Amino acid sequence: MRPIMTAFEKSPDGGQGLARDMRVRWAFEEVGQPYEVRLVSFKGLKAEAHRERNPFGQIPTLEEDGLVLFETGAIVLRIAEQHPGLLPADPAARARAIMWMFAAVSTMEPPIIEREQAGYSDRGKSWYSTERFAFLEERIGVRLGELSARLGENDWLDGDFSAGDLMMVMVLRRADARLLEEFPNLHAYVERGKARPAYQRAFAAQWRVNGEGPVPV
Ligand code: GTB
Repeated sequence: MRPIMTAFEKSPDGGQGLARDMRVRWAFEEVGQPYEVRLVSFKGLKAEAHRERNPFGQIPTLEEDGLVLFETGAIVLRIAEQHPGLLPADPAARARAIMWMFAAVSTMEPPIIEREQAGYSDRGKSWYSTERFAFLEERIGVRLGELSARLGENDWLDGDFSAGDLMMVMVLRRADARLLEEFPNLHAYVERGKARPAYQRAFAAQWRVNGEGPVPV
């Protein structure tokens, strides 16, 4: 039986591939595992049937042979452990690839998401301030600078492309383009990820659900 993932019935991003189902789709495509998608409406996310899959009422989730997982880090790690292609065989290199997955979601992602949310949900509220917004951007800039210094001229974060790069590229895609462009090697890193055939298949699959017209090139 094919694994089943959940995704938005209609993503608010209109097919830009910014919702987190894209991480899972990309992982499946990298390892060549066919999958099925259960599309969930915003109302359906908060219904009991979906909360049994994810107590937080969010996408994506994974169901496979009775196993139910939520959290993209856990789902991508599961896919990477089941199939060759996303984690190195050498135990130390494997541990470092997993470390980069954590770095993506627990060090890089929080300030990026905080700034994004401050941009749309805090604006107009009494606590919104342009100073805080600038401060959040500064914090992202610090992290991007540190990551940029570590990546240097390398194609990927630690040797060959891994699940760590998959997660990091997707997290960096959520950063404001203006902030990312200050670091040309990170911008090129994201473009390298997006150029992978597996990424493009994943992007096209979510576009067929969320976008309109031909898949943008
Ligand atoms: N930590 C969890 C994970 O990594 O799996 C976070 C999952 C999560 O935030 N899911 C979001 C969700 O289900 C979708 S991706 N939100 C609905 C809810 O909480 O009620 C976040 C997202 C949504 C929309 C856009 N967009 O339109 O650009 C981008 C990202």
